[in-house]
Amino acid sequence: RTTTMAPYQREFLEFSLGEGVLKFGSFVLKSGRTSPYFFNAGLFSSGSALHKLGRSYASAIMDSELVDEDGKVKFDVVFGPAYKGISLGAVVCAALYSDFGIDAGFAYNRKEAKNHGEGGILVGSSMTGKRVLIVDDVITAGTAIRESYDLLGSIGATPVGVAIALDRAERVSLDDPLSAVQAVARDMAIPVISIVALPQLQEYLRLSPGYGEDVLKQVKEYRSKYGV
Ligand code: OMP
Repeated sequence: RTTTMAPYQREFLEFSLGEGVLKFGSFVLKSGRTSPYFFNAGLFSSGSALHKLGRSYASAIMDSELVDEDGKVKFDVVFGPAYKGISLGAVVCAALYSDFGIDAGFAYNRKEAKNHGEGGILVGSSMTGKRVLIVDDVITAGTAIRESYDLLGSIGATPVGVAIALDRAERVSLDDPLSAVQAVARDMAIPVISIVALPQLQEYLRLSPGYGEDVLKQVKEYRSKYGV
């Protein structure tokens, strides 16, 4: 099986491996599955890494159906769900401005409501009546994204898309032919944009002999068990 890989996708995989964000080994996921690889976005932890990360998401977003024929984006606000999404949303929103001149609003939520000071669980740009792009790190089963979608619905905001770094391209249940990302796109009727997905990671491994046959084999086995 061959997969096409854009230069920005290869660069992103190289960059994630270099920062120690993408690792090979044995990892237990939120779903309970044991995976031969893990993507820990929390390890993008320097100014240069965050800057590059924001630019990678912005490139993927501007390369997607979230941009109309006139080059205008179809969202008003970037929403970063707590906790990891907060910094991701911020760097993506800043990169959309610095690289593409797009000045979207930015908002995030708290996990617990504050009852003093500014109060509430939402911070930043108002999202009510607005078109909102959700930015998060990884989708495995799609649980985290569905929570964000429900939260936005409850305040009268319209989710119009999801942007993530990595689509693990896994089926939620083994008798479901769709991946979690495909199921999210179907159920919410919005596009899910990822910088890279599992097939690109596999392709990258095939082209990089340094990682060895073992890793390649384990990832392949994992994909044939849980992937699409
Ligand atoms: P779902 O909510 O099942 O889609 O899982 C996504 C979440 O799992 C991410 O937001 C992370 O908290 C975590 N995760 C990773 O960060 N990286 C991975 O490679 C795999 C997972 C995971 O546990 O599935």
